[in-house]
Amino acid sequence: MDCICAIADENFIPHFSTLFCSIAINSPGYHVILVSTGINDDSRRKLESFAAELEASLDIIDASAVDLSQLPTFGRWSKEVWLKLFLPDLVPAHFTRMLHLDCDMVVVDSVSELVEMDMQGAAIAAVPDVTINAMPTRKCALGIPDNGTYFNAGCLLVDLDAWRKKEIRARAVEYALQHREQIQFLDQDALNAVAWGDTITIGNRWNYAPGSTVVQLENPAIVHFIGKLKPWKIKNVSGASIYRHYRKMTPWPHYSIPRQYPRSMHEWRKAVHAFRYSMLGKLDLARKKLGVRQISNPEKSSIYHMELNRPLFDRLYDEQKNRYIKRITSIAG
Ligand SMILES: [Mn+2]
Repeated sequence: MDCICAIADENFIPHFSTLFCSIAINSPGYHVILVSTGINDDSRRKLESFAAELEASLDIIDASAVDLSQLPTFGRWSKEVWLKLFLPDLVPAHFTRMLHLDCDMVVVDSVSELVEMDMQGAAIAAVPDVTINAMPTRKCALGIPDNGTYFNAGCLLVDLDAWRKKEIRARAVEYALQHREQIQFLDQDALNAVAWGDTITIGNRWNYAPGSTVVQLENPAIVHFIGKLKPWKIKNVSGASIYRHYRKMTPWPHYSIPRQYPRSMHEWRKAVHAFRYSMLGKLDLARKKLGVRQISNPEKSSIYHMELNRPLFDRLYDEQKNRYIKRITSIAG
């Protein structure tokens, strides 16, 4: 039996429920497991009735007993990201395969072709991370040879038996504790360092970043709002309409994009920088349309990234917008 697993704390429950909704609609029939370090009773109740409404099976597993205190963390990440390594210890033993998905993902097509694939004895199936594979020094720092592949850990198909036999969790934790200075992308780096050789590569459609400049694709199945371009933070990011479509069906439909004003000199400098690049990006797009040579560096422009796959995501939204659940009207009302 197979399950789909995601990790979320109380703050990420709205994003989890968006992912959950997209799974139930576009890839129904899977048992979904939410692993959390504590969510409040109200959220739990809402999630359980939402699952019933979606006719989807959902288990909520509490992972607050997992000791993550020794593991490193920095930047915008919390220690909970390390929970990913412990998932195979937490999911019930009768599952043979687990598909882990990040909560900044939306499923837009059935995942059964992926989940049922021939893994050829590998413990993990994952999509190569184009950015890091283009950085030989990063791979080298993690001990991955030139012909080895660094994968993105947002979408991980795990053969639970093989994972446990190869003691991947224990080895990755050990690696993280021994090589703190090498770790940049936390759990993903540690996992790559110990398991790149036990990982089979899958197509980009299983983990597709809307802002990708490298990968051009017609039919993504799982959209991943990788990096800082989150659809709940930036209104116009490519693919945000798809996120909003599923988010609106959840018990947390209302949200506003926070207006953030710079609060320090450093933040002001960053804001001016971002504004300059967005202007240059718009200029580049105009130049591109006119067929004039580009002058500034488009790779550094956030607008350029956002607009890059716009036609694909506009088309995808047109397909998705008719997929919804009929809401059960309130019994009390
Ligand atoms: Mn992610």
